[in-house]
Amino acid sequence: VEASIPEPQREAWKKYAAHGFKTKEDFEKEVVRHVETTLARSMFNCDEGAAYSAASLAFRDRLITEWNRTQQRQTFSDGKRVYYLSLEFLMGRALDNAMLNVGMKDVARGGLADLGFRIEDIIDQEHDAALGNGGLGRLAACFLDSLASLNYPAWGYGLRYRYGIFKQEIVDGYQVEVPDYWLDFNPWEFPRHDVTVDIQFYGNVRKYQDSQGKQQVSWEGGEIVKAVAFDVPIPGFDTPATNNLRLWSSKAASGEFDFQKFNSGDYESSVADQQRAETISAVLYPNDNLDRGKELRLKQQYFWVAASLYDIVRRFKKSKRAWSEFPDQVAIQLNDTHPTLAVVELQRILLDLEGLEWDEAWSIVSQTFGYTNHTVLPEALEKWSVPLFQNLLPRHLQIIYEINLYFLQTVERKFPKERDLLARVSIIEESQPKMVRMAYLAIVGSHKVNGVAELHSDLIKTTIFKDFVKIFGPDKFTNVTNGITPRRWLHQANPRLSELIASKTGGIGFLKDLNLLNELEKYVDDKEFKKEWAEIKYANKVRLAKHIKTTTDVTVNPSALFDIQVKRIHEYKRQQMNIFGVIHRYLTIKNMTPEERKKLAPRVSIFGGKAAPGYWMAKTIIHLINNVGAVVNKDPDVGDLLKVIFLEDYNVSKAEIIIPASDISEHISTAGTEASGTSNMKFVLNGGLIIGTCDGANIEITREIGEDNIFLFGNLAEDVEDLRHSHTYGSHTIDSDLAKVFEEIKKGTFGDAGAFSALVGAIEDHGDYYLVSDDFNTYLHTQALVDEAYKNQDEWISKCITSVARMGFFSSDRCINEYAESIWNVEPLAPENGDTSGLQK
Ligand code: OAK
Repeated sequence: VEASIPEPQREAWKKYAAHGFKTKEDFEKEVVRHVETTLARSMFNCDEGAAYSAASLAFRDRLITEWNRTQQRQTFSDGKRVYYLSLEFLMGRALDNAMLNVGMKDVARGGLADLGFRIEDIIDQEHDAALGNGGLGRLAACFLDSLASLNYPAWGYGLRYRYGIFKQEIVDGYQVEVPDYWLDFNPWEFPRHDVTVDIQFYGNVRKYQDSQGKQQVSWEGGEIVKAVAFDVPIPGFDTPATNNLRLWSSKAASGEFDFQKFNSGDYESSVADQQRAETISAVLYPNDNLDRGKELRLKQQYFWVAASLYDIVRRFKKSKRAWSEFPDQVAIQLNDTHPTLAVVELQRILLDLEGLEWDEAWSIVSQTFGYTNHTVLPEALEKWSVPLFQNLLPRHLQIIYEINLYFLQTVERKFPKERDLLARVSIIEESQPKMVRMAYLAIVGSHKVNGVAELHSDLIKTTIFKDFVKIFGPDKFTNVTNGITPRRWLHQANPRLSELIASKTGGIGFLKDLNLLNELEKYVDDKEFKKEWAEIKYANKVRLAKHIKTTTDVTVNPSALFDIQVKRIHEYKRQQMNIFGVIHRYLTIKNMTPEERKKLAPRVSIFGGKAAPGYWMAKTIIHLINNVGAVVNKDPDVGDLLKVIFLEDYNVSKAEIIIPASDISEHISTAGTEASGTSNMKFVLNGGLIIGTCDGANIEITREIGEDNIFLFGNLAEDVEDLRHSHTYGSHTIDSDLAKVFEEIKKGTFGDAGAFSALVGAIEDHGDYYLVSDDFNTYLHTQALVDEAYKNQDEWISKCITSVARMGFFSSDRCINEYAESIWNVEPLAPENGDTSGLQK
């Protein structure tokens, strides 16, 4: 309140309040000003990098004025806010997105042209914000876009990693990781050096009686690290609403140096202390769907969660409401179990710092949180060793034990005869050492638990969380099928298709109400429309072919069928099955007569994706793909009939080039392992068909677009357990076509066979856990159906149009509205009429 300007002086403020540019001339003026003052350059010294910086700063200035108004509006309205806690936000580039969301891309294009630049070159200067691994992180980014676009009062909270996901280079066919230092110049963040929180680690817990004789607990000693807030504005599409993503950066608490050590001559160790503090937010752990239980990761989690909760509680306390109203003001969503410590931290704040009784505090806590599960893979379910926990967060461990005690007591009362149940559902696993099961803690501490696609939500209820459904009843468990933002994944990535759709659906309204795509069904047989559709797909393939040429030096024919699998490399996603299929195709071509070859549909098999640095099998898959490419791409017998490409460093900005160029994309996980998948939705929305298994959101995509428009194959989730059992205890024979592929690998056709023996061995000798051999035959068969279908271009295009027309369900707007209604109980806060400052459409 003290920082607020007194009434008489506010007139001057209002008079000079910042407004974003509105015209092309204003924009140019802003760009030149930033080049000449902020960047201290001139027209004689302005390269594309400087132009990017200045254009971004001009947009940033615009966003931050709207950001301020949005935050003021939300504070005055005093309603409920959503807080989305995610350890990953895979944002990609911001400039193009900001230009499109505020409706100023054409203005910027003209302005930049006047100043001597092509807008595409300027957009291309930006380094991706890659603070995530894959699906979970990109989903968080799509959610932020939808939350802002739908005017929900919502904040994201995350960590400001100095190094995002590594950059992948391919050297001699092997993946090499290069650090991603992305903060050299980042115009999209606002450092808030005044918004800091001291975060405590280690130390001891002391119990004592206060002067009224009440039992008190205090967590004392240990070390303190400072959290500094960095705010990233999140513009909504076609609304002035601009939300906030707050990222925390770690810093030594005692200023620059520990002066005592410094003065006593221990300069090195005082610098080392500072570096140790900064290490907390230094690097994103590069594992997707895998938990490694490292202490630094637990430190990251607590650091981020404690800073975020302090911030949320501080905001709530300003309203001077009773604590019992906390859940009416605050909804916190846990993006997987990574932020689960928030449950414990809020209980600690209410109990130890605010003096509430246990039951009252716990009731507030458990009404506040919702938990989203993103995987059933056992190796991804987080567990922390109790001794590690005890050392780092002694008070939190005590609280967890108490939560567990009360929880197990209610279970015992409800199911007195079920002896094993208590051990099964205990938050503490009685292993050596004991472990804290974070998913169980998240379930007990939340009022709703959701999966991310129908099959996945059913699976968690019947497998990993079965006992909890029995304890809490089925209503606590729900499904919210994932979605994607059509702004980035259609309008931004595929501007020509977006324009064509707009011309037939009455403008760009479909970008806010994706069900309007339905209108396209009318044009399924419209010759002119189909021609334009095909031209756009071809142009997108030409664009990708150019990218392939510049990055790999391989020439691909844009008329060939582009078959794409881009996602993190993981055995469960089965890129190995894809490359074995490619080898099979290669062998088939080699055995064909020239006449037979003429009848074959030419294909380009495109792969992309990162392997976790410690995931040896995934790296072997990358190696095999590259070696197969090296052989196939130079084989004169093959020519254009088959090319095999591995695209280096798959990330969000490359996805925007790759996805619009696909004819078919592969989503071929072992049934029951891919929770949802979201790139499947992106590919279909861009007019590509998919080949996939009955897994994750593929099932709902099929329901929406119709089974004639998707190439499904493979065993079902319900059969997986029995198949695995039969591999181990029955006789396991390898599919005959797959056996031929293995023979060829063993012959050394694709380089030293020894390099791939583990990959082959996992299937031949070690139980084929991911059922590659079981599904291989129907996979090849279905790929042959794809070849056939592609020959009839007219029908193929009809399928694509029909599919796009039926994709409305997969907008992340639908998804966010479902969360808002069934989990968060929040309403949008629309800007007042006329409060659309500067928005041009
Ligand atoms: C990452 C780390 C730990 C646990 C899960 C993940 C993850 O990325 N899961 C993915 O989440 C996506 C968004 O819900 C889903 O579409 C993917 O199927 C799932 O693997």
